[in-house]
Amino acid sequence: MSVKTAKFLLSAPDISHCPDSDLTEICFAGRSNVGKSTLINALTNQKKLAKTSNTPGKTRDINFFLIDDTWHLVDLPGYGYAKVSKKEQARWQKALEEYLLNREQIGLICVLVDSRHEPQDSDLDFMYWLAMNEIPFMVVLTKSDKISKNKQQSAVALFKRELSAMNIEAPVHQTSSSHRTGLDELHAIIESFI
Ligand SMILES: Nc1nc2c(ncn2[C@@H]2O[C@H](COP(=O)(O)OP(=O)(O)O)[C@@H](O)[C@H]2O)c(=O)[nH]1
Ligand SMILES: [Mg+2]
Repeated sequence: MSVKTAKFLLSAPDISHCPDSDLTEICFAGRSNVGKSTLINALTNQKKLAKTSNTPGKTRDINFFLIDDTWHLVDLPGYGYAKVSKKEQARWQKALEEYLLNREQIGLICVLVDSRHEPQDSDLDFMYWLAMNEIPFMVVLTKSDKISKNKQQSAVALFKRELSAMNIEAPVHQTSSSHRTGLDELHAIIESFI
């Protein structure tokens, strides 16, 4: 079953501005340009729900969307390549950590990584930090249409190995927004966390 309805709710600069609601929040995080906005649009069957943009690292707010009147999809700002000052980056980092550590509504963090690239330290560090803080997450590999079936399988295996080396268990799932592959399965995994 796919998403039926999706609508933008609000943008929050920090945890104090998050919605006053008990709905489970499923968050999407990842480095700039990983395909986060495109995946959110594909998953929700919308063209412009999340803005795809060519200026990476611009959105610094936590964006909330109401999905099927039953859960909140949360678009977290992309990390890496942020074209903002160190001071602004520090302020934002703090706001994100505060949200992730204290927001009880969080059900799952989908950490997006580009299937074409080797696991990056910034992604693995973030996953380790989530695991240490007992925040549930899964790895969502993006843009699988850009690599062969063989490489897709080895990308999944590589992430599973990296995680088990850190003693972490988390789902690793392959998607392509362009080819709409893996989206129903992703939705099913998300629903199991709601
Ligand atoms: N081939 C392919 N390209 C994609 C896919 N998802 C996103 N892209 C492209 O990757 C670039 C960054 O996408 P965007 O969603 O804006 O990334 P964000 O910065 O993580 O939100 C854009 O040029 C997209 O068209 C995909 O599944 N397959
Ligand atoms: Mg984006």
